[in-house]
Amino acid sequence: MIRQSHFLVIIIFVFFSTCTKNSVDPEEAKVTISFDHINNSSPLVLDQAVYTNAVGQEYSIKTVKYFISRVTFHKTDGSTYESPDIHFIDIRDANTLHLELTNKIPYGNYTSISFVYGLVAEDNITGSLGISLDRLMEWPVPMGGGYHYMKLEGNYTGSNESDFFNFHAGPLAEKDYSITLDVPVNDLLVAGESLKFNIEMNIANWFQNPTNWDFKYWGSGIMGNPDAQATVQKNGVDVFSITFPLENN
Ligand SMILES: [Cu+2]
Repeated sequence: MIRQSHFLVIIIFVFFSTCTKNSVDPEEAKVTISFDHINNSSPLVLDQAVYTNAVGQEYSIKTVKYFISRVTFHKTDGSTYESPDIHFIDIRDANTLHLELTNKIPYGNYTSISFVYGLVAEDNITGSLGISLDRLMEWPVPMGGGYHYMKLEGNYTGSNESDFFNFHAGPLAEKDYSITLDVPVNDLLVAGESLKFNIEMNIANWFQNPTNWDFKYWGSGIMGNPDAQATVQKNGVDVFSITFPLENN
């Protein structure tokens, strides 16, 4: 009698632990990314010329629109998980400031998260992202077609004049000026229901390191200028960082 009840307890235990494992423990986490924008260490303020670049020009920011794509998670065992999502961010549209990735990622330890600012050539095909983005972000076909990586716009003041700048980035003459960033995450353990992190853009860094950007020298439009596009790409390497919210996991 005692043996029988022990046997029953074991069966019940096995049944429940199997059941629990299948329904509650998926061993995959959903991923949510928030997009933050700062200027140096402060939250970005729009439409006010409260910023000064390295060459002494005061400037404002009115438009920040760009793509983040190919978000990829790199595990300590060498395996990688690339998201198919191509995400468009418009700082004035709150709906675009958060993204839940289509695919979940497996539990485990991760060494880095990489992503592309803009679109690699393979993803950057005219008409591939749908009509609304075609109208908003299309890159002129005579310049190679596809989409802008980014539209960053504002006004600057200097030498007694005020003017606008369209700091527009994209591919030119078959050359890809997108930026792939691989950010170490210090053996990040993914073990909970969801992983949340922020991709933060420091606007000020587009205009410095290695090249101090002079709005007057480059002019209001830079789309057809390969030197400008190469300079934007080099300056952009330290623009983005990944941060984790305190309530993570
Ligand atoms: Cu443009």
